[in-house]
Amino acid sequence: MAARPQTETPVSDYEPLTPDTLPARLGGLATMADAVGGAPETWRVAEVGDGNLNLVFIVEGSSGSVIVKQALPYVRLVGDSWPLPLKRAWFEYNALIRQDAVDPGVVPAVLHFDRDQALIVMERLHPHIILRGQTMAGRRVAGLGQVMGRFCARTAFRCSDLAMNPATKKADVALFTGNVELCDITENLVFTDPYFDAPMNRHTTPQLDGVVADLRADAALKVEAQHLKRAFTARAETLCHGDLHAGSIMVTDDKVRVIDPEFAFYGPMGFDIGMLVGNYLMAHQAMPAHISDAGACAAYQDWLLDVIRETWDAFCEEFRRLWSTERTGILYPATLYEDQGHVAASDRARDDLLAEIFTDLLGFAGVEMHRRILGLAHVAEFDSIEDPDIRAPLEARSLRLGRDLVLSRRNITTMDDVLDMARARTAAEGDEA
Ligand code: SR1
Ligand code: MG
Repeated sequence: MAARPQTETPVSDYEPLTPDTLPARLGGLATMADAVGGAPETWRVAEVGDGNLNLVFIVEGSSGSVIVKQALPYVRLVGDSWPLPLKRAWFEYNALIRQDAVDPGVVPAVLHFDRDQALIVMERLHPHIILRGQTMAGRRVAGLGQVMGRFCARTAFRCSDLAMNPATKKADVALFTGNVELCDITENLVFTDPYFDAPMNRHTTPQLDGVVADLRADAALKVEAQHLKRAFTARAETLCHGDLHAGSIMVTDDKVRVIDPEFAFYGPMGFDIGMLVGNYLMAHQAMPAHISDAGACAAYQDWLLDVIRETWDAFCEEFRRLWSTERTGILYPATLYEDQGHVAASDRARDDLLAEIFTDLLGFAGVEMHRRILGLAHVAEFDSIEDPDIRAPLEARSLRLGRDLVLSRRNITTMDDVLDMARARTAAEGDEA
């Protein structure tokens, strides 16, 4: 693993908030006072951060509530032995603003940003809960696939050279290129660490040892994982959320919002939707441990696969619409195609691009499935299964499915084929850990 980047020089007046200090420190902000209401001394403040990195406070007053998110100068999951720069709040703020511009209403509204304190005051999404909590409880979300497919398509298209002014896009690439340390986390934790015995790795042992040894001995898999890493580092196509998993989506039974883009970077168009699909596939494989009734479990697994299909369908539909109506950038200009009467060539270029995004999506989904079972940061769908003899076979299916996606991605042409592969893994008997 590369040497850890050092944290920036600490800003002298940076100080982490606590529930006790927050009212006095933020009470003078007009935006807070307006949104929360009442005297700051009467605000109810709770620290609710359950992610890997930051402090997150809910602040409630007489007329409303807000979220205050503040970066810590280290990785919360690990502790102060792993410094992490405060500037990630700057990238999150910039990403939130851009995401809101290209897909209004999906990300929380930013009410206030303080760069020195690395904090963002934002709209509280209420009564939304984290999507992972919803799916682990076996509850559906109406419109999930449509909202997420459109969000991924709108951010992919509108933040790229297909739509943007090239000078603005290059300035954005330069800005987000500064998110070095969070990209470093992904570069190591997603693309490299799972494929060797890296110090921070952990997996269900001894049950998974054999499958893990097989994966790490798979030279072709390691080559493909590094091809994907090269795409991540080199292909600054569009503004990616950078960490789009079930913990970065908040839902009610029929509303969907996206949070937490602090890993934002310019990367491949298939990255976000690929990570998302990988997380849905893991939820699908883990579900037998969370829904004991076999029929109900199968029905819910079918719903998860429907969400994957709907997400990709919505992505393609929106991408095609934007191609026809908003192709104002320097790539594939209408002057070369439609204006010359070459509409079919334009359609072909668009479909070639969608096919490339699909291939990338499958690869990113596969490596995400590996790192969430073998690396440092796992998913609750598996980690909450207490009995390792129940957990390991489900994890093993996901590992194998992830390997199949990475290795076969250039030969898989439809999402239905992927869903069939997921169903086949679920049904596989005797192919366990
Ligand atoms: C050290 S941070 C580990 C993981 O948590 C974040 O949510 C990202 O997924 C990152 O890879
Ligand atoms: Mg996060």
